[in-house]
Amino acid sequence: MVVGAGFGGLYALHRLRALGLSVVGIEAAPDVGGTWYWNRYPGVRCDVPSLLYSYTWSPELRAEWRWSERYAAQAEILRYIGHAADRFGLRQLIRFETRVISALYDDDAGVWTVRTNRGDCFRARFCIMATGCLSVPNTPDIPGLADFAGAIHHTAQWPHEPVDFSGKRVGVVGTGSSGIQAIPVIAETARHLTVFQRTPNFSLPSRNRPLTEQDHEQFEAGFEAYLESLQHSDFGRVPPTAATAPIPARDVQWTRYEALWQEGGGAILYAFPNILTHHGVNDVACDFVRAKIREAVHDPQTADDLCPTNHPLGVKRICVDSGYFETFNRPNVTLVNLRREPIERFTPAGVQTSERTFELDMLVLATGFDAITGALLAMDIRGRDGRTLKEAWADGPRTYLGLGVAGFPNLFTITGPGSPSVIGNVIANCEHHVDWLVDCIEHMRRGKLQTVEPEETAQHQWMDHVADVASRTLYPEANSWYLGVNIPGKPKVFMPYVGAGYRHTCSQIAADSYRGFRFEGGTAERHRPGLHRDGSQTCEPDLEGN
Ligand code: N01
Repeated sequence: MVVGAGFGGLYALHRLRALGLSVVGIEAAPDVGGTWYWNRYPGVRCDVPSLLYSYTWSPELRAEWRWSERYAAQAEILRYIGHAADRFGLRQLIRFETRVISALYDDDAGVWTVRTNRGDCFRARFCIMATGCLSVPNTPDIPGLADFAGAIHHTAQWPHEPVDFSGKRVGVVGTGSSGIQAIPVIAETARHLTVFQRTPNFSLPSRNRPLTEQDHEQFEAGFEAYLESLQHSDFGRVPPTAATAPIPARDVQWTRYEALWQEGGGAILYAFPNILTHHGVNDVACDFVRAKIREAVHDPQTADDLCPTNHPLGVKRICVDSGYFETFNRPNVTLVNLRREPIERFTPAGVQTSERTFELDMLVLATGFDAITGALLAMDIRGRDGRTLKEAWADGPRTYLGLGVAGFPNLFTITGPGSPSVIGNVIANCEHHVDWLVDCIEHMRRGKLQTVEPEETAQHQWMDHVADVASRTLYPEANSWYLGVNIPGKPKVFMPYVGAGYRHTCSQIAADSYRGFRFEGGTAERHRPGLHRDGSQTCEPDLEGN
């Protein structure tokens, strides 16, 4: 059973079917794409170059697909995912418009009983949760929101029909990556755009452009080296040299940042090994970007309000934009600093802050996600002895390598908490997890092993390590969704793994007989294909392979 048909889920279906297992995918959307299916707001693009934001596992797919832009727009990315699904015949494995509501582990039989909102019931030996890190939209509980008379669109649940802003007074709440991408595009046609900003964010220019023949050739020429670098380098994570790296002089840093700023994209984040660990280095990077914001924005008060001051650069996912700061020079755009004048309530006509009233025809909520754990905890997942995942994660998520959870046998989490997950290139991270778990399942088949799950001790040590690595960086200094603090009541735990050598660690553990994982042998009852009664519901044939 593979839950989710985004990049991770599709690749898992492909690999598991190739193993000879019977597989089924469950997907809430009517089509493949995961987060790229839902996030179709104006301006949405990837923030990793398209050539890298691609599957690496199929030379055929690589040969027949040509990205048109340096940072592809959502429609092109969705076409790519759809093409991959068709190319490898994956759609027929998926039940669309179906949502998993529960997954209960049957201790005696050693299988999962999975139920959906459509009343399906499956018995699956393995559950692969490819539910995505950014798939549960967050709609903040702001008083009066339901009273607003105009249209309300969340960036992560954007309508399929084109949304017409012309002649409208539009309000955007939220200035994370989604808001920062949407704002310049909405401003082009809205009569007036009011941006309600609680926290200013660092954003770097994408310098998006059409890809040239030369870009494609260069990428192809460097592809093997890129693959190799994925094995060893830790793009977006803190390198081992961070602690001992020299502190570059301010002017050396400034020159480097200027070159990278002109180049575009997120590379400033990796300009120096200690940029995410050393305040002195990071402060210069912050000064550099703030100077750029002041250069771009004409009104000094607006520029000041747009300058981030309460967190280091890069410790929230860096935003990559197309003309974001310049948008605030337009006469039809107003920035409202919610730190000075908080929203008191929405009214049928618009927004009431502590100081003013804003009349609006349309509201765009770019307010993010219940990230990393949201989709997993939305399901009623019960492992050994009926223990729920919610109970197991009451104080924050606990996994081993971000791949498995103690007490939840044969359940794998693709880009789960405690893995690099959202740090760096998420597609590469998904591929790595799928490859690892497929190897693990093969290992089990060879050894006739029935179940695998992390040992409590190994999981405990891993989570301590995840926390320890994060504490030696500047990451915990921002109120970011990495820490879960954007969701009221969510435990404040730094969820991604930002250490170096993650892939190496996973490989070593596998090579060392899956150190820290516990396997159980072939004693579990084996089900034959056929319909199974489970309570009042009829279950689908087993998804067990062989
Ligand atoms: O969400 P966010 P996002 N009143 O959580 C504000 C990925 N992504 O959807 O910071 C007022 O970053 C909140 O304010 P504050 C990427 O990984 C990638 O933009 O909490 N404001 C913040 O400004 C990214 O990091 C791309 O003070 C409220 C905003 O809403 C992740 O998705 C594109 C509020 C939420 O920002 C999430 O980005 C888009 C309230 N009550 C997204 N509640 C690519 O480029 C929240 N906010 C691939």
